[in-house]
Amino acid sequence: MNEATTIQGPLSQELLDRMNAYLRAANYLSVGQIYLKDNPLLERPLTLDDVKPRLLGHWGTTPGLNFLYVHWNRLIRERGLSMLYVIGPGHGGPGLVANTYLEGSYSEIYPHIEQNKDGLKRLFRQFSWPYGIPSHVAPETPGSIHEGGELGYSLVHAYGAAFDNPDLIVACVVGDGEAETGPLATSWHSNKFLNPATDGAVLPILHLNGYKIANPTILARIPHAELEDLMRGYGYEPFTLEGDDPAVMHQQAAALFDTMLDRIAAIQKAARENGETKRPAWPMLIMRTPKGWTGPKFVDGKPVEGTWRAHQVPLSEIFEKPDHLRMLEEWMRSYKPEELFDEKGHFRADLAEIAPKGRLRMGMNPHSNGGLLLKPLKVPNFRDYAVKIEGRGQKDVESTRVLGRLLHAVMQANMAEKNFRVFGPDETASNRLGDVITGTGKEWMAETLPVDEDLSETGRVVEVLSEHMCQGWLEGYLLTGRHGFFSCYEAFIHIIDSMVNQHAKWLKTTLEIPWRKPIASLNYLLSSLVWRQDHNGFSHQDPGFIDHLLNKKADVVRIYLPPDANTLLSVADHCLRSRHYINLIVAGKQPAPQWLTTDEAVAHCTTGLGEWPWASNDGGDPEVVMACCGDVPTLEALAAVCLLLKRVPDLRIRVVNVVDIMTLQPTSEHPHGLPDEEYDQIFPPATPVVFAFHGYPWLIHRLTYRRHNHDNIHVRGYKEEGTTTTPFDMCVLNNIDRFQLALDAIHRVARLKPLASQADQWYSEAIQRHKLYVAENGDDLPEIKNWRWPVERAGV
Ligand SMILES: Cc1ncc(C[n+]2csc(CCOP(=O)(O)OP(=O)(O)O)c2C)c(N)n1
Ligand SMILES: [Mg+2]
Repeated sequence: MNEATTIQGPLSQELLDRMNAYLRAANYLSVGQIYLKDNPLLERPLTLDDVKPRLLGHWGTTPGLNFLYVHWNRLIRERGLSMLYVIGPGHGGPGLVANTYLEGSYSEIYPHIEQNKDGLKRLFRQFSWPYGIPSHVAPETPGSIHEGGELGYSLVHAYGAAFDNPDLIVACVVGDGEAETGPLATSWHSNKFLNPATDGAVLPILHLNGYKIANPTILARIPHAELEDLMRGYGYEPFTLEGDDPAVMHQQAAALFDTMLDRIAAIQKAARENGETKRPAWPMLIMRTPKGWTGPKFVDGKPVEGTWRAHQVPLSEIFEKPDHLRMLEEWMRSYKPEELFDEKGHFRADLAEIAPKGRLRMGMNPHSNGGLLLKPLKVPNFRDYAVKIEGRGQKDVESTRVLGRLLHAVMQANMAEKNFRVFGPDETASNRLGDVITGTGKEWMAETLPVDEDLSETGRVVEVLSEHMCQGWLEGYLLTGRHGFFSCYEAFIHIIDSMVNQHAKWLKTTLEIPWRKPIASLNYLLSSLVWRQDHNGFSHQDPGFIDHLLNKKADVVRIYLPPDANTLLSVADHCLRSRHYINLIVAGKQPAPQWLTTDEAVAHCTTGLGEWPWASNDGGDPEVVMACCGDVPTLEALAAVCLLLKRVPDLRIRVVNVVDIMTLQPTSEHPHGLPDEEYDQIFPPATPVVFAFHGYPWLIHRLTYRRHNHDNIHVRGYKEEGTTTTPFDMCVLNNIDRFQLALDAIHRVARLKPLASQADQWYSEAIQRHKLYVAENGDDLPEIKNWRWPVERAGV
């Protein structure tokens, strides 16, 4: 340790000693949380009674995180920085809890965790304890926007947080194991989208502790020069900190961090004051330190510190092996708690001094509790963008193009605030949202060529062919108090299934944490839908994201399938204003008939489902309900109504359209669920329902199985039949076509039984005619392709 005095650097010996003591305190509290339920200051020899019965936590990554925390503290104080600390290996939870405790944030947020012996005891006990706190950097952890339980998203979250936050520095630890994940591997490229003039900075730290749970990491086992080249190849300027004696490394680290922060300051100054527009090589750190640093070196004759064995709980057989208890005590005493805390358990004042004050503490940085900073999004009146309905179904419009105009208006209205971005995996224009790009451009800091269009260093539409990055950036952006929108092809949104799981967990948990303020909703538009993959075929057909989201807590998930442009506008307006949800909007981009006026659309979206009186003739007493959800199913259901009335002119048909599928569930399952009495009025219990659904048909059964008339519901939807074929043939392949729906109705209305066999015949002929025509002509029959809702019933 005395070696430290011989190393020159920015730290005075006195500050270095205090920083090292601070680090010892953080490490001590981290170990204490993992192991102890009593005797927090080791005032008496440790006994088994002091030790938790279940030892749950991760030591390995924690000391490295703690080392960095004390250094960020110094830099924040000296430079007045606003800093977020994003932890990739979120299993290092004890370290973040320890540090936010030492800086005082923890006790301010959780007053029962006092700054004294009792508080320490509670701090230790609550960790990984039933109904206590989770072992990860959880939503409960002050200063966190990132859980890290599922590895891979730290860097992309960090960049999302830094966008449009020019004064923020986001230090981001990437686990060397985490770095092997797909999302993380692509995240390095985020630096091509970060503008030093208008965005904050991200300081990536590759935590090269060499190991994962049970294996070495790739990046630790390639030559160092190759690793540095890799980072250079990603466009960074790599710095390396390597060693295993913390006391020595403080000085080196401080010198390095000063240099790196000077680099960041210089990059920002050049961009902000001198108008430099070249993409800079941002600094990043490779930190090569032992896993389980300062922990037990050997256990039962096997090396632990500096190996994968340090990943979780290095001494796990405390109750079986007496020497493990002794080793634990030795380990904890090696941090010299008596020098760190006074006899009452107060952290020593001269050490506590190292931490910044107030909102500059990382546990208190307002950006980490984005709801605090959230300003309402300005959403211009969507009625100004509505489609004028002059005859229902008489004119085709690309619904998402209409939405693009509204999004453009939203973008422009919030230009001054710079708190709205649109993300997409190279599909914004393809999904017909191109208008949103006008006037802002697409963010791009890499090279441009004359052939490029709309690329801009200050673009607010962000496109990269990585759904992971779009999702992660948007999450980081939302979690730090801004608004956003993500449009994606329907089939490929599944790539981020797992990420949305984690975000949903975050939303659910934070609902129960009073100090966490609600954030803006995560809004998805899925387009390029299953039914219209004319040129892409089967690979592009999967409506299952709806099913996936439906598993999430009702409190945080909303799913909408607007059947036309005006309903899409109404839904989008609602979603953009909402808080703390995951909103899924599924809407087609192909030219399609338009059904509802703006007023009707608003009323329809407000109830979420309802009868379309203009399409019904049931006089309040239907013989069959033709239900539909999604734009193509709606078209087919309406065409089926016409076919039915042609064959049975006095058939009493009710058309019901569903925009918000959560309304189908009972109220007990979802807040949008329609009360049973109202549901029964729309779907009378004894009346057959033929339901044409956009997605997998069983989902509708799942939603309605507790409803009175469930036995009468007959659902048609996508049943995984697809290829490169005509739009109508896709419907035929999946039996959701108008002929099938009409036939289903005939088979289910009791009085039409006599017509059944004749109808079967009629159906076969129709389908045969269709098949032959398609095979011969490569297109749908004119009467199908050009079908229109009857003019005489199209009045508005
Ligand atoms: C996506 C994902 N896959 C697997 C795991 C299980 N897991 C938890 S920790 C870990 C090893 C992490 O290693 P590293 O990123 O190097 O972290 P550290 O060494 O700092 O603990 C693994 C595989 C996970 N949490 N997330
Ligand atoms: Mg590791």
